[in-house]
Amino acid sequence: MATAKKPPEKYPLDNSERLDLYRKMAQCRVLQQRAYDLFMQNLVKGTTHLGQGQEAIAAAFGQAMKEDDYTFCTYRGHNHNHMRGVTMTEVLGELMGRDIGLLRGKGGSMHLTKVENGAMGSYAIIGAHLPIAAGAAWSAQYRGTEQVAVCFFGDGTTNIGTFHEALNFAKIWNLPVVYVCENNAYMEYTPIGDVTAVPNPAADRASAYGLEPILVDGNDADVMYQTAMTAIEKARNGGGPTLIEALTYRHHGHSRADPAKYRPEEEVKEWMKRDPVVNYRAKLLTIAGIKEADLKSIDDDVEAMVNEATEAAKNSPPPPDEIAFTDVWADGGAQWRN
Ligand SMILES: Cc1ncc(C[n+]2csc(CCOP(=O)(O)OP(=O)(O)O)c2C)c(N)n1
Ligand SMILES: [Mg+2]
Repeated sequence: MATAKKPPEKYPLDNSERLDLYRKMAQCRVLQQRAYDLFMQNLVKGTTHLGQGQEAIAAAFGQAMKEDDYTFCTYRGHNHNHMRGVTMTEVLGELMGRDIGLLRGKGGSMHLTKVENGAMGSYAIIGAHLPIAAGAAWSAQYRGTEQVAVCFFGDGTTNIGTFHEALNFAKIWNLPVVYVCENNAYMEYTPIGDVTAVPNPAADRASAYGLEPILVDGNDADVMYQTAMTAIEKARNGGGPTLIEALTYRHHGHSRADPAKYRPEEEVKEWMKRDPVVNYRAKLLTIAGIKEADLKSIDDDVEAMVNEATEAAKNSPPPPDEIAFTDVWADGGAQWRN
C-alpha cells in the first residue's frame, strides 16, 4: 500500500509565483461558487459538476504547464479549462446557454473545449479520454514537439478498462503523458473503498504498468506544484509517463442534483479543515515579504473578474437560430436518421 509523500522541492517558487498560484486557486474557487449561485437562480441550463475543494490540483498544473501542452479533463472540468485560458465569461456564458459562451451556449457545462488553447475537451464518458490523451502524447512524440499531455480523472475511473489500457500503452511507448487521478473519495455516491480491491486506486496499481507509485496531498498547492513540475519535466525530456494519485475532497455533492447526505458528518468536517484555498492563503501570510494587503488585492481582483463575467454572460442573448442549428446532429431536419 502506498503512503502520501512530500516531493523534494526541486522547483522553488519565488513570492510573485506563489501569489500567482494563490490567484489561480482563488479564481477557480469564485468561478465554481458563482456557477453554483447561478444554478440556484435557475440561470444555468442542465447540470453542473463543481470542483470546490479540488482547486490546488487544477491551479498547480495550470502553473506548471506550457502554453502548447494538452489538457484532457472530465465533466468536472471548469477549473482545468479556466487554467488553460478559457475565460470566466466563456465558462459562465456556456453554462447559461448564451451566445457569449465558449461553445456559443450549445455544449454546456460538461463539454468545455478550446483546442487553440490546448484544452482538448471535457469528457462525460468515464475513462473515455485516457486513451485519447495517450494518442495526443504519441502525436507530440512522433512530431518531436516536446508537448506534454496531462489527463485528469477521478478515483472511480480507475475501475474502468480504459484506465488500464491507456497506462499500458503509455508505458510501452514511453509517451509524454501525465495521468492525474483526483481521488476525492467518491464516485458519484459510492465511496471508492467499497468497490475497489486496493486502498489507493491509482497508486497501488502503478507497479502493474511499470510506474512508480505516487500518492500526494492534492490539497497542498506547493506539493501539487512540485509533483506537477517533476512529472511534466520528465515527460518533456523523454522520460515517459507518470501516474499521480492526488488525495482531495469535493466540498459539495457529485452534481447539482446531489445533496451529498451519504457522507459522514465527521468526514466532511475534517476535510473542510483542509480547504486548499484557505490553507494556502494562511500559509502565504507566514512567508516573509507577503502581506495581507497583497492577498486582499488578489481577492478583490478575482471578485471583480467574476462579477464582470457574470454581467457579460447575463447580458448575452442565446445563440441566433443559424448558429443554434449548426454543428448539431439534427441540423434542423430529420434526414440524419435515414
Ligand atoms: C462509462 C460511464 N459509466 C458510468 C457513468 C456515470 N457516472 C458519471 S460520473 C460517475 C462517477 C465517476 O467518479 P470519479 O471517477 O471518482 O469522478 P468524480 O465525479 O468523483 O470526479 C459515474 C459512474 C459515465 N458517465 N460513464
Ligand atoms: Mg471521485
